[in-house]
Amino acid sequence: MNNLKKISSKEFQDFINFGVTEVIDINLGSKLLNLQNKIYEITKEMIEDHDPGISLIEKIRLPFKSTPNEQQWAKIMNEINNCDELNQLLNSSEIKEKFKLIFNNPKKYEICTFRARYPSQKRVVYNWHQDEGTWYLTKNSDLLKKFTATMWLSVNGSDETNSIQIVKNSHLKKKLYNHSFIKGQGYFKAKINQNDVDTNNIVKVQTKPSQAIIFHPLTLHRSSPTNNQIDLRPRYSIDIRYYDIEKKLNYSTNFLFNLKKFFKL
Ligand SMILES: O=C(O)CCC(=O)C(=O)O
Ligand SMILES: [Fe+2]
Repeated sequence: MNNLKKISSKEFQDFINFGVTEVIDINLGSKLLNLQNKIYEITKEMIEDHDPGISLIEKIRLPFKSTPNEQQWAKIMNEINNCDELNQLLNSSEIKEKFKLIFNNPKKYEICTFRARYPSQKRVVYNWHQDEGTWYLTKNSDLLKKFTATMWLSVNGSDETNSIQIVKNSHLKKKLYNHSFIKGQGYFKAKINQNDVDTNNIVKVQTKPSQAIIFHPLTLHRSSPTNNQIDLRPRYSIDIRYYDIEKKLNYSTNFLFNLKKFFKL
């Protein structure tokens, strides 16, 4: 332990003290452009008619003509999640460098996901959860007992209505809540009481494209809930997870959640 390098960045302090960093800029250059281009290629027939001369970022922020159906959504998700452009970005030195702000020895975690959030698609709206809870019950030993950090990277910008919300300081309880299984998502719903979410500490994230936050695996967060307004703008983001092999995550686990693990309820 003693020979661990001490990290003194502001990001590290925020990560440890509040469970989340401020919004940071990530300079990904062509790696993000290539991905944005790919998104445009896949979605261009579905978005509003437009002048082809507008910028790429304007194009991928255009509203859809109508809410994509389940199949169209799955196609976009699968194509992007399996594309080389995403892989290059996830494994880039730029991303690794950012994780070095909080970890001595960051390694990419297996679960990194591109997300296309469209309005009226319940499946893409996640309730309050902790990322540690989403794989706590897995039988894949590569995923277990790793101290991960999640970088939520914005691909086309986000605002209060479509980004994510974070409960600052919620990791300080060092407690993993019971999580219930949501069809099409996984163990993505923390069973919490009202007072587990301190409303004064809810951060409503807003980002420009290529901006990100990094948060702790026990930090409560959720997708910004949908409102009743019809808004056909897509929100694209990537959950990028890295872990530090030198770090151990200590927490107590809700008794019932622990039971689920041992009795596979
Ligand atoms: O991007 C979102 O709306 C939330 C996604 C999330 O929290 C997750 O994938 O763990
Ligand atoms: Fe999450």
